[in-house]
Amino acid sequence: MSKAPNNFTQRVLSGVQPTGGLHLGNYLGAIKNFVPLQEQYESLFCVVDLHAITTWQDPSDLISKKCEVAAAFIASGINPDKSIIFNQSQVPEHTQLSWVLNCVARMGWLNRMTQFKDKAGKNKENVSVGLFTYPVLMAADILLYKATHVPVGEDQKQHLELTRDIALKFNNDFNKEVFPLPEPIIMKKAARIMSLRDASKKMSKSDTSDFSRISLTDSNEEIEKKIKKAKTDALPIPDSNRSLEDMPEAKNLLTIFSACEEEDFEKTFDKFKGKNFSELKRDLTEVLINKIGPIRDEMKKLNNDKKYLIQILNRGSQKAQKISIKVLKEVYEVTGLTL
Ligand code: AQP
Repeated sequence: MSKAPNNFTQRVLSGVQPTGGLHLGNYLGAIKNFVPLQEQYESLFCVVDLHAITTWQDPSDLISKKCEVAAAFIASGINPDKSIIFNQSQVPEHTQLSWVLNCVARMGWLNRMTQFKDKAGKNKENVSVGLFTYPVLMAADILLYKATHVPVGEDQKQHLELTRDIALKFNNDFNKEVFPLPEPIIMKKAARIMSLRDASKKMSKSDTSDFSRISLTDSNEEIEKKIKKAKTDALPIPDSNRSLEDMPEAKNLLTIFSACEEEDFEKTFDKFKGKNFSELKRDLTEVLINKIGPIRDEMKKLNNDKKYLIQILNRGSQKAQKISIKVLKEVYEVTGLTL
């Protein structure tokens, strides 16, 4: 693998939480865009269960949810022989580095994190401390591998900025360039997919309505039913892009279409402008079935062999640990923690 400036290996790291029910947003906004990165970078893709437990997770479900994320990675085209697919909690160096970085990060920095504010909402006093320090664990995930690049969607940009601030302060405090300042890979083709029931909210695993999302495990019939029920206007799709700004539901369906077809939004819009929603919904259903169908079938096959998925995660975790042990040792040395 080639070297980044300052001799750091060009390395990518990203993670997905095993919070169950992966959906079209996770695929189009993240997983699909990881696939080409493995050709260019040494790549690590992590099932981040320690992040997942910042909100309540049923212990009896967690293994199968972790397997589901691994299955989604592989079914979407991430090659476990080329990339490291691993499980965060099986590499204890994540939590060890996280504590050290907790002592570097400043309260004021964390207080500014908008995702915490969104997720905690009015319930700020009652959410877990882990939810508050989540971005520091994320910084540890990245810096533990000296990752030089991190693919980020809009919602993760602020956390990556924080990671850079922590890395810079650590390097300055201990007077050694231990960590690279990771660069964002802005995934231009990554679409932000909104709820099918309310396009002001993102499509999410935790939405109580199953009709708000297309799950990666949905049957063709379920996809058809959900698109049919997706919220739209009585009016046809407008002729001008400007009018579309006032029609977030229409914009969302067109965005999904263009992301699945990997075509520019403008091209998709040209195809459907002035037409009735029924036409868009009919064509979108077909496109989604073609896109999601093969991934769903492959995920189903993989999910039937949990032993294989656990083996992939364990093997990947061992490979990841080979890198992480060395970095943590360096951190312990510069911070004076080594005996
Ligand atoms: N609606 C979305 N559109 C585009 N990208 C999305 N991602 C999530 N939702 C959308 C991206 O998927 C990756 C993995 O997400 P995650 O599971 O780690 O956490 P999340 O962002 O909190 O996802 P959810 O589905 O909304 O889960 P819950 O409901 O459990 O909080 C990330 O790169 C994310 O940007």
